[in-house]
Parts: sequence; structure tokens; C-alpha cells
Amino acid sequence: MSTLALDDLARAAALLREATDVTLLAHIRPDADALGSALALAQVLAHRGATVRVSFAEPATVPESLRGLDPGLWVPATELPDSEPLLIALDSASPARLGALGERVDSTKRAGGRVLVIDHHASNTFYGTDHVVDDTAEATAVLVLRLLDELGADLDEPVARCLYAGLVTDTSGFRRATPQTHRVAGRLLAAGVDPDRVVREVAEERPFGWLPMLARVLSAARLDTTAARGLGLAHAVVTEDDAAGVRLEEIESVIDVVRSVREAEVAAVFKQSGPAQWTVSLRAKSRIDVSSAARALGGGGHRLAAGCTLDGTVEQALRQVRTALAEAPLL
Ligand SMILES: [Mn+2]
Repeated sequence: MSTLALDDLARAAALLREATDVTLLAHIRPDADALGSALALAQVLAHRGATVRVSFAEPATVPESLRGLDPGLWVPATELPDSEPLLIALDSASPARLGALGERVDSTKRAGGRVLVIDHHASNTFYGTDHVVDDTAEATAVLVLRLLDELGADLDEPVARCLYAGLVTDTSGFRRATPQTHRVAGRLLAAGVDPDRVVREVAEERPFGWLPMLARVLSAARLDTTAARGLGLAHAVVTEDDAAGVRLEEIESVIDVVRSVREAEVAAVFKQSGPAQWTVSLRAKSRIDVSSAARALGGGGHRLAAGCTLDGTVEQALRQVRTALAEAPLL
């Protein structure tokens, strides 16, 4: 476990105070914490006069549910400049999480630039030149707020809304929250955030096509009570056919339904990402470390929320997940 040293925060703030040209990157398939954190920090740096841009390697556009967070700072990965003096990577434990843009970490360092990593994953590899990394933080958004405080920045509503979106989603709607989480949320609401609107836009409202997709996928879900060291595994498969016509957001929502099964400690969703490739989401309730299982399969994540990508048939992928979960440490 790593907590944040105060001089790391001060060093990062000094770097940001001097910054005039900054590229901020979220991980591939960005969620509200990755993109919200990047957009919040980018807005503050822009207010301070810096040239800023926010990007990610894939998909090619901003997920629809997150568009309301962007005041116009996102640029497609193909339109990034060749290099920048300061690269900031948010919510990304390793350069691999930046996808094709991961190469910019080394190229920026080689060109004498700085790479600031802001993240709350325990698996962070400290790949930057400067780090604000704290795996006790409930969201990267919380670390960005600490940086903004260190900078003495004002918290206006558009910035607070981006941070609130990251906080509410990464804590599963404040289920994983401490008194301090609510103090942070209170500050964001005091800045003018409408909590109902943010949750509706970012996490709740879905196109009608979600319902038939969910019906198909859930009708084939299975419960395996002997898996995950006897704690139970509920799993579902989203094929490319199931995914046709719905947004990434709807596909990512399936795990939240599967994880509500009482008889299973672990939920897994196998999402087809190629003819013989599966992106696997794993969630645990509280008793088993799924990040260890994901790491054994070449992925990573948090103890209770992790993922990996596996090749082969879905039956082979399921067997690999079962084997890894049988060896995952209990919490
Ligand atoms: Mn996060």
C-alpha cells in the first residue's frame, strides 16, 4: 500500500504552476474517473493560461455518457502534437493502460519532458518522472482535488462536476465511502454540482436497446457455486452480436447487474473483443482479491474490481478465470 508523500504533492503542484503546454491522457475506454479527472485538471490549467488538450487512445470519440463533462478540451489521439513538455497520465496504472498512446511516456522522457502520473491503483508501476499516486484514495478525482487545493485553485461548477462524476462512480455510488469521501462530495456539491443530473447522465440513462441486449445476455448467465474457492461465481457473456447497436456504456453496465447475485462472491463478464478474444471484467464483494487473479492472467486492477484480456474460445477463457480464482487470496 502506498500513501501520498506531501512533497510529491508539492512537487507536482510546482510542475503545474510552471506548465504552459500540457497533454492530459486518460486510459483506454475511459470511465468517468479517468476522463473526469483529466478534464477537471485541464480546465484549471487552462484558466491559468496554459495550452491544454485531453485525449485517450480508444475509442475514437468521447463516450456519449461523458460528453457533458467536456467543455471542448478533448482532441482525438490522431490530432495530438508530436510531443509536449508535460504529459499527465490519469487513472492509469501502467503505460499499457494508455493503449497506443503509452509510447508517449518514453518519448516525452527521452525529449527531456516531464511525465506526471496521477493514480489510485495499487498496481501502479511509477512510470513517470513525477507521481501523485495513492492507493488509499477512493478515486483519481480525489487526488486531483488535493492537487487543486495545493495549487490554491478555485473550484467552479464545471470542474467540480467532473470530479463528482469520478467520485460517485468509482465508489459505486458512495458504497465504498469514508467520512472524508462525503466531506469531498460536500465540497463539490457546494460548488454547485447537481448530483441527480450527474448520475443520470453519466451512469443511469440508457437507450432502449439496452433492454433487449440485457435480456439476451442475462438469459444465458450462469451460477457456479463451487468456483472462487467455494464462494461462488456468477458469469455472463456478451458476444459481438449482443454488443451490436449498443454503446460501450451498455456493455460495461452488464457487470453491475451480474454482481448483484447473492449466491456469488465473484461476478465475471466475458466481452468479445475479437473473433477469439475476450475482455473479462471481474468484481468481488469483499472476500477475495480479484486483482491477483487478473494479474495472473496478464491483467490488473483493484482488489474488488479488476480485468484482463484472454485469447481462445469463451469456454477456454472461463476455464482460465476459474483456475486463477481458485488461487486468488482471500481478504
Ligand atoms: Mn479510478
